[in-house]
Amino acid sequence: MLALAGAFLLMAQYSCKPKNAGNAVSGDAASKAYVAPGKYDEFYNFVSGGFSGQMSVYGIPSGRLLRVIPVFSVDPQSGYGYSEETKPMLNTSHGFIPWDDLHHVEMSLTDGSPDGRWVFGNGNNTPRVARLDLKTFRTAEILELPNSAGNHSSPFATENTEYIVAGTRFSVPMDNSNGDVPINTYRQNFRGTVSFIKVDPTSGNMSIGFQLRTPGVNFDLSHAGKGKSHDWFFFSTYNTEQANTLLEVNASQRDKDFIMAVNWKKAEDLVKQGKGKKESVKYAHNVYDEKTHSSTSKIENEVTVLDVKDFPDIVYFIPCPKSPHGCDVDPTGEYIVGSGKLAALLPVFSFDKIQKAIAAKDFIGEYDGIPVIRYEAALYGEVEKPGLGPLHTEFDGKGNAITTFFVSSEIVKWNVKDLKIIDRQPTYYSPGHLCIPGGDTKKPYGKYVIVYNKITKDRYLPTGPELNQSAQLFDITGDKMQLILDFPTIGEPHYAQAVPADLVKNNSLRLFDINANANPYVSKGEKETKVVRNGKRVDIYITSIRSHFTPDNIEGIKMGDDVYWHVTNLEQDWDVPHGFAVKGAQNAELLIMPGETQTLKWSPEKPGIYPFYCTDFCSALHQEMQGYIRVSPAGSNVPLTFSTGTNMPKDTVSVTPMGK
Ligand code: K7E
Ligand code: CUA
Repeated sequence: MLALAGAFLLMAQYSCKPKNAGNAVSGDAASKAYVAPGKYDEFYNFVSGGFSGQMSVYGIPSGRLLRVIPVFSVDPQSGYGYSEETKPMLNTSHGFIPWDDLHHVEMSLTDGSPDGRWVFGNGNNTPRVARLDLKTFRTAEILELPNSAGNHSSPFATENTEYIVAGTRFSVPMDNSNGDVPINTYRQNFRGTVSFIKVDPTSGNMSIGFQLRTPGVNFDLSHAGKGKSHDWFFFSTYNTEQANTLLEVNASQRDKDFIMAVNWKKAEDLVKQGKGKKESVKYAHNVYDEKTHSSTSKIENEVTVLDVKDFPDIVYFIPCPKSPHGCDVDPTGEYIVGSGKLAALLPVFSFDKIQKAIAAKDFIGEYDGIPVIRYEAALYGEVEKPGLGPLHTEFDGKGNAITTFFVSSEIVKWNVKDLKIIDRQPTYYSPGHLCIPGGDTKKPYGKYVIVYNKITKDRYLPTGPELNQSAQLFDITGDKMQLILDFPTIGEPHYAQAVPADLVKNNSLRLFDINANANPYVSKGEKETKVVRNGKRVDIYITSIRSHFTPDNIEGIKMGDDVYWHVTNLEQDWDVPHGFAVKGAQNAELLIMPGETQTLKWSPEKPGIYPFYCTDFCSALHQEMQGYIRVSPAGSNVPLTFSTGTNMPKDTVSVTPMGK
């Protein structure tokens, strides 16, 4: 989205930004967003963190921040990406990568509705898709995508999560070809890729089912069909000009780019018939195992590819004005809305008409071997003068759509059948995505729309040059949309989804069973703690329980040692994590949940006494939850010892009574 800003600058001069942000919220609004202390919100709202690489969870309607879940970026607060157990989650074919850019969240679906099991998120920069488990609110799996660059049109689910689909933003030379080519040979050497990731219905485990090789265009967004269009997937494209420089101008030449319609069922059948070609590529597949509390990273070597040139009856292009961004399918599966960022109207395509046009071969020609359907033959109708800079559309479940307009800084509600505008409300400022609970599913829950604005300006107390992005909550139960709450967000939110709280909250795990802990370095009780030297490697098996570590006195570490602190939290009680930090660790803390084991690697830089302590206030004696480790010079003969409560002081000082 930030990349769009340049293109919008020109148009922004003509924009009609609301002049007075002051009195937008009226009297009864506050009560609509009010959730009394101790009461729960109605909806969980899963919000992408954009360049923070994380996903955050808010309660709606209160706007309370419930949690930030680390996904693609390291998180010093929890030790994610710092602990030995979680480092493999961020492994890629490019090595360890501590950051990414997460734009879209997608909840797993059963029969077209969220089932509350998993949330998927995309890594834009180093193409990856993550699966988060809603039992633990943790990242359970990350799959890298080969032949891709800028995994933006991702991750979007088919109606039963048969596939999570991911379209590449950049077309690039394929991984198994020589990529060392002049940049201006785009036309000859750059191709597009759309990945269909299979999701195991029981475990959720992801694997690349197949990839479609497409003409070299940019894929922006996508959505699966629904109901009658179940077998189809729709992608918005831009840069059908195939420009490789100054895209702001050169990729905005054509009057129309395309919506790409893909019959994924047919593609799947072709792959089942063995029509796909196996290609050798490299990509990482990282899985977190809840039993061992550890992750593994495996490099995969092969992917199955169908070149759509060879199978033109699975892919069709539909002209769509002009550099479309959002590509949204209504709850019935009949209407497909393409939001041309630079278009002055909003085209709505008809699935039935697309099918008829395909059957009648009502094409205007072909683009790189792919049939291009005649615009009017696919079009249901156009929303006239909707606003400037349309980006994204969601549906309220009552036959209406709501679309964001970046340039004219507003949301517009319109009827999907008669394409008439019902209401428009200003947003502050320049909205990107929006989210109606269930708003891209078969059965939207409606009630609210949350709008994620790109520009904050004067909405909150100033905080220097950088302001947090701003979300705005509207009540949409009436014809008029009513602004009821503003709240700042983390990172740059793009897409978000929301579901009724009950779908998720009743399955939420409260602790890990210590008896089921299969981490190889677990200590299931204080008796199992130990310190083991193996050459220059020292493994410390240490436990935490309110309010001490076992052991808490350790001697015999030597310079040059690599020390692995395997901390097991022995608590079996909800919401009693212990933290662990040791002075000089070039790392982050560990935050260990009840019943869990996590490992911090530490290589001391000089001899001395190093305190370690619990970082999470866990009891009245939390501040006493501390210990010491002694580091001696390399050749020292200090024996390896460890204990808690027995290494008593050689001498102490007490208060000498006055006058003695
Ligand atoms: Cu519109 Cu990356 Cu979905 Cu941002 S994207 S807004
Ligand atoms: Cu354990 Cu504080």
